[in-house]
Amino acid sequence: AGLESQLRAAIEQQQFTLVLQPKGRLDSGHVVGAEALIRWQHPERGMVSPAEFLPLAEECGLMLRIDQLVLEMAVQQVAALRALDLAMPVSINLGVDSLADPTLASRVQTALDAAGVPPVLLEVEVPEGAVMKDVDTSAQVLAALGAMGVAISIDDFGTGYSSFAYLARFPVHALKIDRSFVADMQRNGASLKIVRAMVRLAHSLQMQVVAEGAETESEIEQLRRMRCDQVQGYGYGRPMPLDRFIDFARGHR
Ligand code: G
Ligand code: G
Ligand code: MN
Ligand code: NA
Repeated sequence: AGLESQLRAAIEQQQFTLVLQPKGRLDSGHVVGAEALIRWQHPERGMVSPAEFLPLAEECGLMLRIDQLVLEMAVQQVAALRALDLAMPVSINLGVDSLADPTLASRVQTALDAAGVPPVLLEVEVPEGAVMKDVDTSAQVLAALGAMGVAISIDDFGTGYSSFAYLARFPVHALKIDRSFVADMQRNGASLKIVRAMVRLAHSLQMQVVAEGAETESEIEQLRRMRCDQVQGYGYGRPMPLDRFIDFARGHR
């Protein structure tokens, strides 16, 4: 069967799992949260990367259902962490279809209630550009989530369009500097200056700033010197299943 029908079957049969990638404070190294990332455990092909199946899911109109599954799995994981005294916010990524869906905020509330999780322990990551499909609905959806207490971060910051307009228009809690800038900052002076400017921009807007994709100790040290708040990257912690994340969190608090 083609990948599309396999994807539909995967949704029915719940072949998806989440891994958690830790976010750490640059000043103390303490873990302060995690990003939930989807994985498809295909019965024959093994792990299929989201980079491969999410674009197809988008084309086939399956993203709303996938985002819903991710939401439900993520709040379960938050509840599991909380039960172990490891309460911390977990973020999920939202696709354009979810952002254009006027029922999103109420579906999020329902999922939180079902898991018994307070809204402050869920965050949503919105890539720049994702709100473009339907700016007005997205603005309402994000305002409703913000009013509930769900934090919103702008993902892949610096790679999209009209980023500054979003910052004024939506209740943004954090900027996530796209990893292309972090990967480039030690060999390209312009990238370094852009990272520094993004840190200052976030702070002047009273937002947290998270550097994505830091892989080396030297990059982490440089980000620390720039007073970036948080790091998320292989140099701090790779995406990992919940049981390993629990060990990681216990070792970093
Ligand atoms: O985890 P990985 O680096 O393989 O992810 C590849 C891409 O897939 C990234 O751009 C990431 O944002 C996206 N992605 C991973 N998990 C999710 C998810 O649960 N929902 C959405 N919408 N995107 C995801
Ligand atoms: O698009 P988004 O930022 O949500 O995607 C996050 C993706 O980045 C995840 O798929 C994760 O696997 C990947 N990632 C996280 N840290 C690193 C890193 O240090 N290096 C690289 N190359 N990828 C990373
Ligand atoms: Mn993300
Ligand atoms: Na990102």
